[in-house]
Amino acid sequence: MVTQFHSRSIALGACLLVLSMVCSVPAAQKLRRIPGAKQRNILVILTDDHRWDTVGYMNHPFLKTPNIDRLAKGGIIMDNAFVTTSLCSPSRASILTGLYAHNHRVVDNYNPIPEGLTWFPEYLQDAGYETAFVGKWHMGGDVDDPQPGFDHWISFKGQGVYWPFEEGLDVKGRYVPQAVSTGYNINGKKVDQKDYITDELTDFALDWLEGRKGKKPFMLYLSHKAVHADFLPPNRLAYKYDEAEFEIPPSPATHPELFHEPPMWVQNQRNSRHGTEFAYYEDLDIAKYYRRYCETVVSVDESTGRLMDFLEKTGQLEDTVILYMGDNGFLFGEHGLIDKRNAYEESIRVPMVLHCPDLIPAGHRSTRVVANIDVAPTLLEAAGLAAPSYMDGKSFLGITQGRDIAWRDYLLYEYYWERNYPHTPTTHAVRGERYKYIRYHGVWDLAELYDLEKDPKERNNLVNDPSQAERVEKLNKRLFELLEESNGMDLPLAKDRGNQFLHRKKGGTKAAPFPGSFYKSAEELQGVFQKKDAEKKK
Ligand SMILES: [Ca+2]
Repeated sequence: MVTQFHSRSIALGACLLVLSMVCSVPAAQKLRRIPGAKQRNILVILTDDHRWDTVGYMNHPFLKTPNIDRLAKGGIIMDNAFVTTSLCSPSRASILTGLYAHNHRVVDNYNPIPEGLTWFPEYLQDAGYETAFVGKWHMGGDVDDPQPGFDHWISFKGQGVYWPFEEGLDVKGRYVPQAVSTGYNINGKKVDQKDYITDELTDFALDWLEGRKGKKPFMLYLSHKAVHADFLPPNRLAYKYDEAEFEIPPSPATHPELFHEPPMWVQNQRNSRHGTEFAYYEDLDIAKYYRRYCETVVSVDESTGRLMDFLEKTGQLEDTVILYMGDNGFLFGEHGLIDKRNAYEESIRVPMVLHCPDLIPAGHRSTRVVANIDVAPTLLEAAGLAAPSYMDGKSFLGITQGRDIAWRDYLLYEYYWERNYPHTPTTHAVRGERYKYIRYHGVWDLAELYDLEKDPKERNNLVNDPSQAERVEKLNKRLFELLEESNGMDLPLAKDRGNQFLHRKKGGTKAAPFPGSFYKSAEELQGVFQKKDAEKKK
């Protein structure tokens, strides 16, 4: 039984009516304990912009991640794990609330966090857990103050920096400009950053685990800055993969023969801050950039190994639920794009591994489509709590245990246009195990349909293929069902804040032409819509 409910939660629950009038976020609920369930220790390892295929267990051509692989071998790999919005703050808010971005309303990296949101660790605290947050919070812009739900708090403002001092910036001739370190906020006190961030965050996490007293179960949320741009490994890993081979993936501009009906906005984004032609407004060497990313992933792998070793040494590795995942993916030239936000696989798909030999059979993989919104319900179930009814996600703990549970056919994806990055439109998509349908809102452009089994690189857009017309209609209908079911028919609108990155490279590629299929003569269009309407009435 939950004997003591967190005071903030009580206040929230009592103010349900008031809250529902001033903001649209759901109020906290009193959770039901699952009879007989053991309260497991929980360790969340969250990485930043870590795409699903840059781990050793995906048979990466050169990157080695022995510790994450060890976690995977002793647990379950969720091969179809996604985020419902591919952007740092919205995805992090979805992980911590179990809600879609259209319900938690953290839709960008700039605007304040809406009042009244409940982070799932608040429920764990109420159930008797000792909780800690270590690392990148990022929601609400420059927030590093302790947040509800965490007994122990270590964070930093915004993105943080890999190194706080000059020596770290110039790694054997590789200069990577860093923002000024604002240091850490440790339980409300300012403390300077002294070393490479991933190592320090790991030290903080281990210090907390080692220093715990009493018998409460723990929940540690280690939220890395790595591997967010501008990637920088620790000095010991610099140039580790300098000789590794990497070829920039084809784009509609470089290999038009490989692409069928890519949307205009995709072609146009190539010459933008988030495209290969004008990446971050620099003459960026994507291959070098990718190698540096992989070197930075290794530092996270080492951190994961240190945590696993500690848990093993202290006899806690078998019954601690470890969840490893990324907050969103990252493109390295696919479709001519870099960064994230869009609904392509490289952007929305993340590595995800669950490990708890006492609870989850080792050595399995699952292709069920799971997501960031499912994390809170899953971890609550692992803690013996039934998830609150308002959460959009569902617990997939049963899937990890091989139980036959009802599961979703399609996952809803959403991204809301930001003035700061005007090259990516408002996007809605549905992603099933085989097909993906993408719809854009507010732009005069093509939708997309991909058969991911035959076309995993999403180059053959089937949306106008007559043999797929029925599927397009079905998936469009499913998309709106999922939006309606989850209260998502209103587009969240946020105030303009921050810089606007609307520039294109001078002398670079001009705007893409409209798709050929848009051009019809008056004769060709004669009666077309009447015919379609008549067919629908049949
Ligand atoms: Ca991110």
